[in-house]
Amino acid sequence: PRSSSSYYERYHSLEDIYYWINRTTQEHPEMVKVVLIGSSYEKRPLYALKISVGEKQDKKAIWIDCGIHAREWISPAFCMWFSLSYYNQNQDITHILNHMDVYVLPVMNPDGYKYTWTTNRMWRKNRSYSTDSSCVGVDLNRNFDANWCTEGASDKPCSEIYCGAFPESEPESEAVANFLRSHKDSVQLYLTIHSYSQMLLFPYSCTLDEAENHNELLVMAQEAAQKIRRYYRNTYKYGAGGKTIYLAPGGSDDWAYNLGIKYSFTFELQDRGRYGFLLPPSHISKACNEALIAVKTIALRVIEK
Ligand code: ING
Ligand code: ZN
Repeated sequence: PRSSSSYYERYHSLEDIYYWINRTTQEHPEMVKVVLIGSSYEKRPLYALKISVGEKQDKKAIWIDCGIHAREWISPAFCMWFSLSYYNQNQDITHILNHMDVYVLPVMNPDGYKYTWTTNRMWRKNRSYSTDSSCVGVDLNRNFDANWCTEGASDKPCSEIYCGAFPESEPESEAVANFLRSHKDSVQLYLTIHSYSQMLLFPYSCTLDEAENHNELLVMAQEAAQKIRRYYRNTYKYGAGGKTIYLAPGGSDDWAYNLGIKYSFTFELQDRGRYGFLLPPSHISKACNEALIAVKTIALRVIEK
């Protein structure tokens, strides 16, 4: 059943996830609301959960999105795991929720996710058609307006890192950007979940320049990585994206950062390459729990600021 922990230790089809979103809001109506932020290229709804407790209206907020890349199945699984832990609440979570609302977008790229279940397990991009090529899909994490389509992205529609025709050309990235623009005064922490490689990254990825609060972000990521090592005996690298992995312009975390969300992170979950995108379901609980401790660590630090 949907309420048992084993439900969260499996990967779920897109239809299951939509059903899960619906049931979650029905079972926790006082705490969880669904927000429609837009729709995908193939007209699927982009539903986010808003998790909120208490009477206070204009709290600060955390935004977390999953499933920007279709084949990174651990990512939507993490958003579901994360939501479960929030509405089941423990001490840290209660503290976080007393100070902040949480928005969770479990699948930012539903068309691509669906396609990985039906046709090609290794699909990364969305499923939009361009006028001048027979190749399908834009890399949504190259489609945001942060040094858009410079070194580290491609203007070729057949590339896995195709940046699209213009910034926010894709309905999925536009929807997230619109939501954040209209909530930028409340959202203080932006998180986006990818796999694989076990890294906690922060801006910039679109340039080798350091972010204005680089040291603050570094200390937060370091503390989160130390917690993972201590409690889960697993190693996560951390640092600015550009220097830690590669230059990648047009990413959502850099864009959110430049919008004014000064705490902005990309998490790359398990593993380090043994299974890669095909992480077995038996690894979901550990992968999610260690990422959860990183989210909590960073959220608690943001609340102190
Ligand atoms: N990695 C990210 C990618 O889109 C990244 C790395 C992080 C890029 C932050 C831009 C900004 O390539 C994966 N695994 O998708
Ligand atoms: Zn990714």
